[in-house]
Amino acid sequence: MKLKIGITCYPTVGGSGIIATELGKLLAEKGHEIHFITSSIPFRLNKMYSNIFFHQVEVNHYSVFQYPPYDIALANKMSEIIKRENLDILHVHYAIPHAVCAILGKQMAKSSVGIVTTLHGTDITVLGFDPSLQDAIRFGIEESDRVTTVSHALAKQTHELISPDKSLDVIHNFIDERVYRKVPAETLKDEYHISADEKVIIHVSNFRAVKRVEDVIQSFAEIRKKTPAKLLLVGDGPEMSVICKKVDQLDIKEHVLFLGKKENVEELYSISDLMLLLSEKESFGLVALEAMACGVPCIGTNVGGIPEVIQNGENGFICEVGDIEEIVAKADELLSNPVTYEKFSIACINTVRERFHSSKIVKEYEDIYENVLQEK
Ligand code: GMT
Repeated sequence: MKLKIGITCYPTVGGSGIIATELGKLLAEKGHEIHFITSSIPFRLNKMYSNIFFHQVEVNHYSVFQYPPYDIALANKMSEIIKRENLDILHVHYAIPHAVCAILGKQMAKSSVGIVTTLHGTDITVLGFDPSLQDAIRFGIEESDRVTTVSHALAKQTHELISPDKSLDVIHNFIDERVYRKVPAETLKDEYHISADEKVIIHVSNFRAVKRVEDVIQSFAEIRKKTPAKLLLVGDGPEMSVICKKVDQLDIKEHVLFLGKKENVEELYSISDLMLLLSEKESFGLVALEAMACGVPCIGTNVGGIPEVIQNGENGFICEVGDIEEIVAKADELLSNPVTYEKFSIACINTVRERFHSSKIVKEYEDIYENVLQEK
């Protein structure tokens, strides 16, 4: 059945926006009609699709309001699109504000559109602790027709923190395997002045405190004592100045490349040997999946959904948060043993193909949409 699906997410660079956009693109390729209802055009929507439409939420800054009314403007736009395009499903990413806006938009439109909400993490693991938001989150979850979480860990945490009277379906994240694969990128290594005998370690994030990039720097400094290596830091965010200071303090400036925000990261993964994802909160860890799809094993922390992606001792390693000694030991084990490395690298590619293939995941979302419509 071909459906008309509205999608709302934060369209900026970030895991939830990437998943929402990539899902919209793949659903469009399967013949569904997709309507993005967002504040700006999703940044990954970089190709022309005749069956993808973008409806911009305009937020006016009236001087009488202390805060611009994004949520109300979004609900109003949702109502408009639900009616005009006769949407079957409105799939929103984040409980607040998006699920709450969808419920309001549906009521404004006096429609029976199905509401599917996907929880990504920050809406639960950060906002879920705030008593001033808990009722709103619970309302958004309970009033959605179906709610999905990107990991079992996030589903568990949602039940613990919010106690919604709702069952949650786990649908893991995915990557577009046509993009994330090992690509020829040898010249890039030369361009970055990385010599052939140097290993490349990569970290990709939004440099928020939860990512513990300082642990990445500290681990790298230790790994370098044994193995010649360069560290690629990809992304930008609030912790960047702290990180720069730490790099200076450890006197490793010439071995750390601050690359800022980048597109085409598959080329960077393709010259990398190891990814470090040492967060203290991470409901899934999409960057680990991206790296693994390019054959790059990861060392991740034992938090949230990371162990659902990285299988300890099979395709990477799981260490406790802040246990630098263990992280360094596991990195040494991988980087100094080519046979183990090759085994892990192949296991990474197989894991992505077998457990997180986009065709499998997109079908899981389609099944949810169809169930919602059948239950109407
Ligand atoms: O990691 C972030 O800070 C961005 C955040 C977001 O909402 O975009 O990412 C969350 O959603 C991603 C996609 O589902 C997950 O891969 C990330 O693990 C999750 N981040 C956290 O839980 C901190």
